[in-house]
Amino acid sequence: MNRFNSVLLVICILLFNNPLHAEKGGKLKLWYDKPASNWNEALPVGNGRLGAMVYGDPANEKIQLNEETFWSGGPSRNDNPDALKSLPEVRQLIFDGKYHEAEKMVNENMVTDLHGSMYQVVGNLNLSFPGHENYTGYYRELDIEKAVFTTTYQVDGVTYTREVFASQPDQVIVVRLTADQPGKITLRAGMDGALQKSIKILNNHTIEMTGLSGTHEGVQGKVKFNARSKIVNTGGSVSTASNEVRVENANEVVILISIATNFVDYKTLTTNEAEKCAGFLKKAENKSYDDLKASHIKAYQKYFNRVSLDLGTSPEAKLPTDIRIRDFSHKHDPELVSLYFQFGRYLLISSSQPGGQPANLQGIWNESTHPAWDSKYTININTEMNYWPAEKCNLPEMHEPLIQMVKELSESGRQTAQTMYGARGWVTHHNTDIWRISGVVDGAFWGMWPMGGAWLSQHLWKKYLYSGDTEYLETVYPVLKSACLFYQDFLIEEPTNKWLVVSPSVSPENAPAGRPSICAGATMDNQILFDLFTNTIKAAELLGKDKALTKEFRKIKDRLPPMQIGKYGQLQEWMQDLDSPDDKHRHVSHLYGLHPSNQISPYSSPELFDAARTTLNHRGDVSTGWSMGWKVNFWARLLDGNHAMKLIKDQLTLVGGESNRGGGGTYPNFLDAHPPFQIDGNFGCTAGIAEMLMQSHDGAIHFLPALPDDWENGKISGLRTPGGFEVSFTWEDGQVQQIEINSNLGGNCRIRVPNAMEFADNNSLSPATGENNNPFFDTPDIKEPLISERANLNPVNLTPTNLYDIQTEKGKTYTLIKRK
Ligand code: FUC
Repeated sequence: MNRFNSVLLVICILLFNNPLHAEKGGKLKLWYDKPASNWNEALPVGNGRLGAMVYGDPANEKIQLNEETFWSGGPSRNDNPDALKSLPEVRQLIFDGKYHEAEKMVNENMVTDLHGSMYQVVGNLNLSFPGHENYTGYYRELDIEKAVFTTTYQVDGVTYTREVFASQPDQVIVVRLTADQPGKITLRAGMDGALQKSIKILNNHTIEMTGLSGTHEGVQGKVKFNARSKIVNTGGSVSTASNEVRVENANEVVILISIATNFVDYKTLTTNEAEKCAGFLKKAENKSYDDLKASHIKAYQKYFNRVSLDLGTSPEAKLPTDIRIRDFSHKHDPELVSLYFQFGRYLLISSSQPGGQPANLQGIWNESTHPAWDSKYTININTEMNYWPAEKCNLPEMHEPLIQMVKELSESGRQTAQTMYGARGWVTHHNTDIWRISGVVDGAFWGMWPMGGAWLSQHLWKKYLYSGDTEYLETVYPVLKSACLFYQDFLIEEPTNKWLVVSPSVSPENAPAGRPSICAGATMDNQILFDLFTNTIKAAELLGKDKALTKEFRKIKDRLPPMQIGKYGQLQEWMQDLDSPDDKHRHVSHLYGLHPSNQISPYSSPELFDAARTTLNHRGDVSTGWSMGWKVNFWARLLDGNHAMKLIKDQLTLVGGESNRGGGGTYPNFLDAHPPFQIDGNFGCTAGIAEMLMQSHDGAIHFLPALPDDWENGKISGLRTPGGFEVSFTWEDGQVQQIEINSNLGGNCRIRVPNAMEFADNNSLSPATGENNNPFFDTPDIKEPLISERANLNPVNLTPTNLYDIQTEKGKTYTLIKRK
């Protein structure tokens, strides 16, 4: 390179590559002034299939790698064939009040030694930069608007910059290293992994690592991975030695990371992982860095840009993200909440892409071979919670992997239904994994819950309500119907009231004082089945199917136990009045009817509404991360914005720093702390923030149902509702100023607004009359609750609202403004 070219290069690098010239932080950025010193400080990037945690350490960069199908074991099942003959006795023991004996029998005859496989780490790409131990001007960010990680720092007057992203269109993770002076990049690159089988250097400076997943509980590890990192230097020299690639004095280095496994689907492991891995790499290496980055950002923003949120600004926003989390409880920082909301959307786009696996307990980010709870799918709350933001926060495509998992569980769960219970249809219990196991996991106390599939099935129906797509409904109807068939065979009549109940079961992971958890007719089970039968009957009607069968389903639905209000005025968790006001258990399963379901309403069932509120007050606020995320949604549904805000503060409490007060919270990297890291808390709270601003489960689109005092002014765009409406709105002093509604399906759009509104073009709005005739907005025909004579109920004082009907046409947009 001649002198002129060198100077030109330096100018170009300075102009285009140096984010130090940009302002630190920004509305949609997580940023830090030091490298990550542990995993909970590292930052996640992902393309749904591949995940990486990036530390941003100047001298020793670590990029920890995951691939979503790398799980221990191989295709397997965990149905205990002895279950069937024990079933009648277990049921009798429960009805006789012999709970310990019943639990013992379940543990001996219904549980197996297989509790599911583990999601496992692939390994790391390690980059060492000699002489970079002493640096200045350190800056590290995750830009969630572009899904790009960047770090910069200076050593000996040279500014170094690293960028990392995980591309969905090109299926590789891309790392680029630059400096603002030519010839300054010298590094060694290597890979390692706890489950590594071989490592070598291929032609073209590519490190290849292979590995095999672990054997767990006697199930032999059969998932093979092939991971390659190709190092491409511009300028300087490159060499290889002891399984490392060494670059000296380059101007720029780009590293392409490709990983593939032999996984095809939950029954099949026949992909040639080496060919697949090489194929991704070959395609990506033909593209320039700029092209890779541009197509990555475009694919990501197609989803991300659909929703924007502004809750107000604050000077705090100038501080590093970990400091803002630390100070959140006592500083006004509404921008941290909007950042957290958008981070939840970032995480869902990055961990759950169409055609792939659903986000597990850690999404796709896991550094361990033995993660907490195996990082699998806990389907008695956690997996469902992961998907609460999907439809509402305009990421319906991200919901698809979950829908696919439910379809697969309906296949594997059919055998479980037959083998364990001699029933038709399909069933799963409280956990599953990539092999779609559907038997009892962990032991009777936690796992004897044959309701996981029934809860997951609600997602099939909800997706339809948002899209109105009957072709899609055709594809999931058999799954809904088959879920009902299971309970048609499995439900039994309880002796006292002759209700039809699920037995044996538990109210997830909780037990009445002094008793095992095992029971019959837990409130949550009844609520879930009420929804399952209601939705399946509706789906059958819409599709013109199974008239005689739905008649039977209706009879079953009518014989399910009603909700009951106990002696403390609480919603009963169990069929008998056994709750304790001192019970602080993290699961609040019986409030499933309040959220995510819509069986409890301040307008149509005030007693239940009050009972749910009493229950939640008894349970208290601070808990595990996901539990607090759920409580944000509960308080939003209870129309108490300030209490929901209190829960957001509890959730945004820094964990791992000096202010750790026990319980869950948020790590410096903004990931949820159960603790340990569990991603459901992020997703639950993201959904809860949306729920505070807009609800659509109770017969109308309700604007600002639970606005806290902290968010006086704001705006949000792009939220979705059932019936295919997309809404954007602004508010000032707690009053809605402007609403824009896009109608994708037409039909009546009923809205509930705290203040009076009118059409922007002066046509007056019609007050709502009668029932909302939009079929996607129906409210359930809930039975009257049974109320204990000892219960003292509190009044439900509702702030008056304005209810309007807008007859919309498909494809049109309607603008409303605050009435002058
Ligand atoms: C359930 C919860 C725990 C944890 C685990 C993954 O067992 O009760 O709190 O979230 O799932």
